[in-house]
Amino acid sequence: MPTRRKFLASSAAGLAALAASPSVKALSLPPLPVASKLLVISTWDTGLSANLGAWKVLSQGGRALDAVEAGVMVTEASQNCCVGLGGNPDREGIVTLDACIMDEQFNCGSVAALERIKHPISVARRVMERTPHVMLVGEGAQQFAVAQGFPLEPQKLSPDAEKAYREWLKTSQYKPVVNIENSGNRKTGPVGGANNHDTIAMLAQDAQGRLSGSCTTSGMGFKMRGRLGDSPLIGSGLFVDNAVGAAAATGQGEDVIRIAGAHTVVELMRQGMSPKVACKAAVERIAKIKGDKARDIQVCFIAVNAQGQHGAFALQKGFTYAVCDASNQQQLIQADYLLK
Ligand code: SD4
Repeated sequence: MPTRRKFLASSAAGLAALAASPSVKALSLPPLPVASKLLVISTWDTGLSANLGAWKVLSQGGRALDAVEAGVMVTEASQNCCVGLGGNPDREGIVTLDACIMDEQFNCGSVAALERIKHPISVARRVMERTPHVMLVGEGAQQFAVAQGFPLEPQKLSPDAEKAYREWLKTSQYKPVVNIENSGNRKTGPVGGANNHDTIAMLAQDAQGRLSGSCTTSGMGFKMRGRLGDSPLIGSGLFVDNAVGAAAATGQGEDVIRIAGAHTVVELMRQGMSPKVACKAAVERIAKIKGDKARDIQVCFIAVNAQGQHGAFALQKGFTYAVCDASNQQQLIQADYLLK
């Protein structure tokens, strides 16, 4: 039997190889004592390492809620990606973070425009569990986080974000760039190499069939100060109804909000659509609203139904999502898309 250390090491090597390729690939993981329903899916290539964090919880009989928190914390803590404090700042040069979490009983919590806190997803969970509210924003969210014992991190941009911000200041143009997070590397992006979308959304089902979801982001780089996207909004960036399924979004938040995206996907599954077809129908709704401007944006949905089937759909080419399921496969899947 492989030791856990070896398992993690071999997984990390495999993940690096997987992340290098954009096509559908599978990586065999060592067998784990799993029940048939276990599943975790998450957005973009960074979902691969995040899924391992969630899988560790699920495979030990843990709760989906704990899994989706632990999973995206991996990404929030990563230096190699723009989710969390390493993300691009707003146009004033300040990183502001949004996150939300939802469990199988409609319990939910959210924080928005939170500054200097490393794990906004955990603060969102505390809002859910320790306050009578669903959402805290800005200064109040930070005050709550500190009162809950979360350390206040220095107000400092990462070297990559600093560079990208300085470059952006030369023109101060705000133009979302389709799929730029997919490069996984700020250096290959536009405006001096800035990633412009910086989100991970994750959905999981545990051995007892409980569904939960999480979403965390630094939001659109160089956004207006005070701007919120879909990611902290229950019903837009994330929605879970355990009897039906769960869905989450990434991409241009303003357009996901317009159709209450994640809730729409869940309602379409309630009407009998498969996860992929429901995601597609939501994307089509946005494309219809946007008309000629649809090509300027990217929106993507992932979904899981109560039976443990999963699917995704994007407006444009280039959206990947990572899946880890009870067959012990870790996969990176290129999602189907509308604008061909
Ligand atoms: C937002 N939906 O703030 C987020 C951005 C995103 O990958 O998903 N980036 O609008």
